[in-house]
Amino acid sequence: MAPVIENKPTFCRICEPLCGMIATVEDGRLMALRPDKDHPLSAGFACQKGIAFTEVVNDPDRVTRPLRRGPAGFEEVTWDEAMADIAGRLSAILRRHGSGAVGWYMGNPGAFSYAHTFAALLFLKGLGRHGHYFTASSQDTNSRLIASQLLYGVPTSVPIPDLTRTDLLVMMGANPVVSHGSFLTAPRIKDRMADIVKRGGRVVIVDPRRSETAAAFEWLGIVPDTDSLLLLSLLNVMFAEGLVDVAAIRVRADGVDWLRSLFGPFAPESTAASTGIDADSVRALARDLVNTPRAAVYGRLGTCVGSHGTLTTYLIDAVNLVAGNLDVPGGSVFSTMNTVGQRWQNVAMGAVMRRSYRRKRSRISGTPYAIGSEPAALMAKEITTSGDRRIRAMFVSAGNPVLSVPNGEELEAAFGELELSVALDFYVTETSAQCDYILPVTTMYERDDFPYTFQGFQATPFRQATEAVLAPVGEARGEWDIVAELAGRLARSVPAFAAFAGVRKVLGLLGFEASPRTMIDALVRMSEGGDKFGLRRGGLTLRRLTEKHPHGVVVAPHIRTGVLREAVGYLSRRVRLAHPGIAAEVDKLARRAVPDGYPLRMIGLREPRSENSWMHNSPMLMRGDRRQHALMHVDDAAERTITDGDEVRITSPHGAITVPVVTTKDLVAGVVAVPHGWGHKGTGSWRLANRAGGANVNQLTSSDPGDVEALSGMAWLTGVPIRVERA
Ligand SMILES: Nc1nc2c(c(=O)[nH]1)N[C@H]1C(S)=C(S)[C@@H](COP(=O)(O)OP(=O)(O)OC[C@H]3O[C@@H](n4cnc5c(=O)[nH]c(N)nc54)[C@H](O)[C@@H]3O)O[C@H]1N2
Ligand SMILES: Nc1nc2c(c(=O)[nH]1)N[C@H]1C(S)=C(S)[C@@H](COP(=O)(O)OP(=O)(O)OC[C@H]3O[C@@H](n4cnc5c(=O)[nH]c(N)nc54)[C@H](O)[C@@H]3O)O[C@H]1N2
Ligand code: SF4
Ligand SMILES: [Mo]
Repeated sequence: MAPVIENKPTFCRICEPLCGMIATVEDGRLMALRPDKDHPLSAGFACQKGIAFTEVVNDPDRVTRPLRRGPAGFEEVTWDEAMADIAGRLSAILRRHGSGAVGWYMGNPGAFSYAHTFAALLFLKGLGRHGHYFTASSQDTNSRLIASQLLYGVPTSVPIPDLTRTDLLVMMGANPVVSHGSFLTAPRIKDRMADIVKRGGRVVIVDPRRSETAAAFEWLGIVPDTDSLLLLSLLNVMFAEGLVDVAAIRVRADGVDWLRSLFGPFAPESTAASTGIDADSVRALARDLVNTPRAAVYGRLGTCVGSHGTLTTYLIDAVNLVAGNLDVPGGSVFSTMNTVGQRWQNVAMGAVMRRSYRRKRSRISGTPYAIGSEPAALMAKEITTSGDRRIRAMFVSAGNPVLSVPNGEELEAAFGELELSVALDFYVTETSAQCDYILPVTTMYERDDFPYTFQGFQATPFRQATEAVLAPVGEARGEWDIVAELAGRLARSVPAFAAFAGVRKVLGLLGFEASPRTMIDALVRMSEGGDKFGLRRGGLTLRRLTEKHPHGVVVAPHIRTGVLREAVGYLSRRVRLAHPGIAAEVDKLARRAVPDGYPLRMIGLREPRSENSWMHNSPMLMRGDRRQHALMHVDDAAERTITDGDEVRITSPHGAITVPVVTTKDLVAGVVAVPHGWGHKGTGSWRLANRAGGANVNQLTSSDPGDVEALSGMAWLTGVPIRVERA
């Protein structure tokens, strides 16, 4: 019989542009992925990782049956055996210690699946009030979210640059030519940035490294972890030179005078020595930001993971506000789904989040919970520190924290103390290898999806949904199904799960399905372009989206502006500038000291053919015997008689690693860049990744409670003091 070959439009969910893809499926097996020419925004673009994903789906090293760790390593078990044992052990732990004994870490790919996000949250919160929730966000975005919560009263109101209309884009700490954009969903982002230059505008990249993006546009080199000083002096110049329309700011924001007292002492002449940016450049940039009618400052990973990430992010928004660039066309704008009742959702959600922020604190560091989650940098100590709420059972889904959070060795050892540990993953990773069970999950092409998390960051308002393009490989299951079954088995010991089962049953009898899919459908229907449950004929539903618009649909040509009052969750409807926590961070800037003996600063580096830690097993991406290496300035290398290709020992106050080095002039002197996500040392099952090995850069970063950022619990990942010597 002739094989059945189908070409199905869908989209990639490895990183944030969500590029359109055509999946070729032959007799139920994924044969190839190619870029979708008919996607309105990605229009035939996909990167190497997206294409290589076929090798992940079909990876011979993939876990496709439940694994249990026995004395002689992992052995396959049935789902029923695994679930029965996990439920039994978990209910015993709950009985003895309560919900405070349970932790869940959800890693980055979780954010790309609406069902997974719902599953992790509902499960943990369903167990009781005291569970520990961790995500990759404390190594990524929590500082951004908390800055929004302080300024706008709600963490999810995150402004993004109006990419398609701006004439001056200042990007700090982002390298979208490699990362493809973050907190900014813009397929073909490099082309969209080139358009700015084509229409006579400018793109300025503030970065310690002349990154791939800086090389394509204008580079302004900065000393790592000093962005807040640069931003304070931009504000200083704007006010000192009388460039600011103070009355206009007062209409939109409370606390303008408070803000003035904050940046008063930071004239650009006083910050130049620290930032490495001379006063004239700062003054010129301040004037350009005010005088260009369509200008925006945007910051991302590099500004979020410094030692003052919340302050830096707060100041980026303050600069946009003061320069008159917030919520105006071509400025820094709020991209929303324009859902019915959005304003009141923001008020309600803001109140809940701010309450939890005020009341809940990390047991170890005392830092407030950020959007209901705790610092992952302290996960190991939450497991090993005795007392009330000590973690005894840990779930890890879509994460590899042994490589991604500070001090992986400490975390790896801590896993040995757990009474129960369960990974939901399709690989034996450095982390899942430490678990009692590995439950095999579907990859993105084996599940339906709607990229709920990224709707608020769309540079062009756009919707796309997909059905699964192939059936689960082996015995893989979706995260929601796994959690729903576990909740069912726990219904007798967990009242919330019993209640949930009851509600589902009643709704089922009435013909409603209580599932994440129903909720996402409702969201699509109530948002821009939606059918408003029949009020708008022909409008979008989740089903209409997949059936009528398989390549996705642009719902508006541009992001709406003039929506600040809707975006703000405070009842005042005005931006709130005065926060004692922000002032305390500014005070700390002056008191920052570096321990003796660590003259250099370590920063991160993302590579086009890596995705954090988990795509190093794809032959296509590992072509040419790829290895990890650090980048070092030629002068710093010469001073230490280090030459290209040498193995170097990098030491921080927290640990040491050995890596080969490449020397370059494309760095601010004194800076060393080291990619994360390497350090595959054979505990995982991925053969190719293990052969490539590398070093875990997070042995250099700190899991000391004192080094967790005070306002958002962020890990400190950039500007880390180091010294380097030839190994
Ligand atoms: N190819 C590839 N793409 C990815 C990923 C990947 O691993 N590989 N990961 C994805 C993920 S999870 C994310 S969150 C996004 C992140 O995407 P981006 O936000 O674009 O982050 P990075 O690519 O890490 O670029 C951060 C830049 O900040 C600079 N930097 C470091 N420290 C400082 C500092 O103190 N100040 C300033 N101004 N700059 C600094 C670095 O030199 C670097 O060029 O990328 C996503 N896309
Ligand atoms: N030093 C340093 N550390 C960093 C960073 C840095 O720049 N420098 N970046 C930080 C950032 S921005 C991030 S986002 C984190 C990432 O940190 P993590 O999210 O902890 O780690 P990843 O390497 O992304 O691992 C993702 C895991 O999810 C699995 N997976 C993939 N798809 C799915 C799925 O659909 N379902 C399930 N259940 N599993 C899946 C993969 O097999 C892999 O094991 O790292 C952070 N750590
Ligand atoms: S840039 Fe690459 S990895 Fe990211 S969504 Fe597009 S194809 Fe996927
Ligand atoms: Mo990330």
